[in-house]
Amino acid sequence: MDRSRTLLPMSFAIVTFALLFASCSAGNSDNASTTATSTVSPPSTQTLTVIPRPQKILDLMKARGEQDAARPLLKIASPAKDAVINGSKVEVKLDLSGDLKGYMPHKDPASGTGNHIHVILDNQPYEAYYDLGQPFELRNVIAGKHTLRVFPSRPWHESYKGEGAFQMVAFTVKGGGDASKPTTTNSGQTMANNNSGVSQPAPREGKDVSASTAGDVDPSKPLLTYSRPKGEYKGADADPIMIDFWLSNAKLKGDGGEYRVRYIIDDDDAKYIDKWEPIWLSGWISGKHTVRLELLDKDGKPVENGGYNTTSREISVVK
Ligand SMILES: [Cu+2]
Repeated sequence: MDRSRTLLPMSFAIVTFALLFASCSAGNSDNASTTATSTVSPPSTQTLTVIPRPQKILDLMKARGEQDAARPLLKIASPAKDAVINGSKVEVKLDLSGDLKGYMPHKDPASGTGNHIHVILDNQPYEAYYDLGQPFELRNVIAGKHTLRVFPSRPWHESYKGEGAFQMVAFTVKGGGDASKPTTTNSGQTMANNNSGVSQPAPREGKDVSASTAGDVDPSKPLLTYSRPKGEYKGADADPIMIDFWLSNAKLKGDGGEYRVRYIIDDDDAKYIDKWEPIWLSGWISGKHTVRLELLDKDGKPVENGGYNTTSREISVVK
């Protein structure tokens, strides 16, 4: 009881001080007011810092043996280049080869994590594909031209960046999906994940995708493929958060080339990535954030390629 009686006037004093301080030092008040008020309430502004690869990931790498030195080669067996597919379901089949050093996509049932492939339809957020032994089904794909991009990833969603790891294919869907109709399996059974809530035996990995069509992408031109972050980040996973992407036909400044990757979080100032590797950002506050990644040429201008080289994603952080 005594403590609450003394705490209340104290916190009032701190807020008053913060307000005074902020108004007195206009123009340079951001850090000061954030620091002062953070003793009574969570910070309302976010200051992100690039930090080194987290120890947690270094430990995971150590436990994986040589896997992180693997040179996986991925091939898209289906859909074939320029294939025309009737109906709204597209079966993705991949062949994985190369110097794998033990790398194999698989979801550990206990942890729900594991090596996986990132599968990207058009420029939608990626889907994770774990069991290459059966096709990954893209469901409700709308009519029109589409692109598919795939690349191998680690349990913590960092992509393999070696030559031959990334593949892209264009295909066309005729007919196409209708989100208002239930999705069905091969045998015509209604799948569990639409409306019924009844579980069916062993559905394939797959996803009811959003409506989208291909950008006018030239696979021989510089292409930035957004990978992470995406979705929701909770607790320990919310700090730091990794930015990771795939880069085709372009070398960044710090790797001896002339391109840069620009990232903008929320309304913050633009920052740059000049080496093709993931970065980890620390200091996120709870709430929704936008992450925008862009590929820039040597003059600092966005490189146009079907609209894919500038991508914004909304993520949510729950701490
Ligand atoms: Cu992933």
